[in-house]
Amino acid sequence: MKKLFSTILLFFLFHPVASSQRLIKTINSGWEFSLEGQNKSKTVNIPHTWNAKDAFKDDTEYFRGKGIYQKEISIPENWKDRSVFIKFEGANQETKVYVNDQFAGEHIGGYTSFVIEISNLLEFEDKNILRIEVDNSHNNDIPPLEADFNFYGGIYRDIELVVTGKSHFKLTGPEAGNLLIKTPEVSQKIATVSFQGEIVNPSKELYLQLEITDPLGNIVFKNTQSETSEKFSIRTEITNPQLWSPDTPNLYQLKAELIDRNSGEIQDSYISKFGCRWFEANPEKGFILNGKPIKLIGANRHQDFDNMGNAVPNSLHRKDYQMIKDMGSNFIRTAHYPQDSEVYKICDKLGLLVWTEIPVINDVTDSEAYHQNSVNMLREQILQLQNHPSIVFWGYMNEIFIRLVFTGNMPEADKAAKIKTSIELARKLEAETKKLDSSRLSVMALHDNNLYNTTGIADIPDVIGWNLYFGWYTQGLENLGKFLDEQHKKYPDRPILISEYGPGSDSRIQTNTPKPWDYSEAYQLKSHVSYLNQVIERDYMIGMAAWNFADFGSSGRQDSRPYINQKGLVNFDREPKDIYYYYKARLAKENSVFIAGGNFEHRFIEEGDSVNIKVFSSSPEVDVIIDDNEKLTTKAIDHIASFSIPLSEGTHLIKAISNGKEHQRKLQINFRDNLIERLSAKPIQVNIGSHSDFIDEETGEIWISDQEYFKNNFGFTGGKVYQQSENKFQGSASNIKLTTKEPLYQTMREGINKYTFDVPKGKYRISLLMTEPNRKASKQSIYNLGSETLENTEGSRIFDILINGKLVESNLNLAADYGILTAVELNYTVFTATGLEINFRSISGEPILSGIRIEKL
Ligand code: GCB
Repeated sequence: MKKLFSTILLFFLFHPVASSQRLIKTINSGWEFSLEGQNKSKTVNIPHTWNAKDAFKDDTEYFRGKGIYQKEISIPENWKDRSVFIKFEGANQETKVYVNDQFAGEHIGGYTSFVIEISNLLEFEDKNILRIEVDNSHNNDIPPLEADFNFYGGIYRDIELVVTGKSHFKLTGPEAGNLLIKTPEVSQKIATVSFQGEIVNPSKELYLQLEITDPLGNIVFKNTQSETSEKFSIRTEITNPQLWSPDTPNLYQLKAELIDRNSGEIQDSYISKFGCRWFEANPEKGFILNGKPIKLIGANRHQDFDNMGNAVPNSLHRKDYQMIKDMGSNFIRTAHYPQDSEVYKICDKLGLLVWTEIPVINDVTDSEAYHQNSVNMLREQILQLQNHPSIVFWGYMNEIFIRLVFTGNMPEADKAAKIKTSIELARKLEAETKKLDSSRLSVMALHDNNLYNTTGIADIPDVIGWNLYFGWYTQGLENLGKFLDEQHKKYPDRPILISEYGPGSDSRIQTNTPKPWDYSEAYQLKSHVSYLNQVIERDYMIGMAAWNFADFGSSGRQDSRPYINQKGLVNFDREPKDIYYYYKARLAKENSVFIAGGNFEHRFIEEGDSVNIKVFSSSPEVDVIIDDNEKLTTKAIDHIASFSIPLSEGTHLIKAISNGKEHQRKLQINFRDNLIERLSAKPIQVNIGSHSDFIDEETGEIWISDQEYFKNNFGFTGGKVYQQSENKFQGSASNIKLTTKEPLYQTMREGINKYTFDVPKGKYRISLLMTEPNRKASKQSIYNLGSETLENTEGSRIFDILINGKLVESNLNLAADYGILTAVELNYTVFTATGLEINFRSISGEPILSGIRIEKL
């Protein structure tokens, strides 16, 4: 190791004592909290958001306004000689800090850290009142303006007191206390390390001591600089550096101390990890890390969690990234904003390459303030996170033309102005990125539209990420490869990756015949397999990031779970969906085998049909043993071994074995033909208008896929599967009020004539489930795709219902009687000598039915 210092070296003339080292302590607990305009206050702990619940409620807008936090803290007498700061890891989105009623400082932006000095406002040896006002109101000058996620308000990340000596490393400013470690040149043989920072109150009485330790904790560099001045910049070299990569996440550590030469007291100290690696994005060969190609495969990740909103503890951040690593990823995009500082630490440690970005999303305001706030966010992101070797991409825009494209009647002049201001901002952000850090790649994410190419905005960053939803928002999974090849051919110098892809899914929806927009886990699997294949076979593709690691909150969403974007590989509470295990089998180094269908253990088949079983396996061959008896072997294609097995009615134990790993599941097989016979033991529930089974997780009821009537059985006559719009295969993508069985109500048969059950003589209870699906689309949602010209049909759908010829409902008008998109359940008790025939007789419009249950009494 070579030292490049011209300064005098002091070899431990003084032995520093630890008495006044930097003190960092959280002040998370016990805040009095109230919302502006509401008289109630309550005690809360930070991390905290006031939107954890209300962003998920029917008929209420989540509260976007001001929250006020107040707390008393005692400040000891001996802090008089020290400097005191408050550090916020993140508060959304405008924050003002007051100490003893005096203004201390403010910050704009919800996703980066900031530090405010409060030394001069404190009463020592006394109580002090901290008041923090946080406002998450919409503000046209602050990104994000709009997006498909919740802008939860509050102090949702840790808040700390930091106490240093009067001389200290700079804590305020966009770096929020970070001192910059760069590795401008790295090779197998040598890594140059530079370290820069600022000292507040430098003095001749101080010296600066540095120490770098290698991944094993050996000191590889130690140096003492005899004097301090305001700015310092130090360079050294590490020979034969232990490189950082996903497989070898080697981390070095730098420790810097400011020491008083007379007393030996440490006035301030700073510690940070860093790593040595080099990389490039090559438009032909893809991503190259430390000289070797590596396909980036992983996911995007939002920071919120079921019931908590964005106020999640570090342990949950850590758990997420461990799960992401365990599924075999090497890549993560912290969409759509910088996440908790803990996140980048864990990515360094686990070996995950990171794309981090600022929340300039969907739209740009053509104002000086908006531009400036965006630039500030970008500066804060880069200066605060620069030491993390995991970060390789700095992102600064997501689908910036989508609002413009989807606003139907925007005048051409306004469109041109939007494009102009967006391009200007992109240029500023690009220039600022390169000014602050030329060692990483700049990137932006685009939606599927040629405007990004024709306007030239896509030529601004180093790398382009495409958010591509073929087989979902755009038709045809197989069109992905064609699209990519065309882009590559047209823009051969542009490195590209897929920054988002994937359909929504709901573990309550199971089928063997998946279709786009059915929200089944099977369709999610089909889509991800296809994407993986099409990207992996193209060497020029840098990589891909699934949308999204986990389901997340989005108040504008109306999928099959209200207000939740369901494209996660795992549920909102992080319970894995099948697809998570698929990625694990396909990507992780560790061997694994998994029988798909965690929620598909009850199968309802025609007698004589085989049961489809899919096994995800890391190894090419899979054995399945049925009831510890019969063994079948099959080769896995794309890491899926598919079996089609004739099974008798009843319970069967299925064991899948591959390369020494085993997974088992009990399958309960029911023949549909026998359901009527078994009615006295078990009701029949049918998911009308759907090819999928709906598993009600609350009651355990399974609403089986619908069927056409045939003799001595049951089923519908007449009508068609309801479709909200052309490119959705079935159902209504709308929240249904007063139920938790949304998918059951969302799919339906329209124009149905009758539903028949060939039951024997007896007393039965019939339940009919229905909803009026048509609504006036108040605002066209860009996420629910296209051509929704929906009407409020109050009065236009009226029908009678007859059971075995007897009128049980006359002039039923769901819209008028119950309201649109509201769950309606009508129950009837009937005697029959033989058979049940439920007739739907139109008065006007087409009768509609979502579900039916028959119970023998
Ligand atoms: C996108 C957006 C992302 C959305 C996603 C979706 O392209 O970038 O914020 O959540 O699509 O699910 O529609």
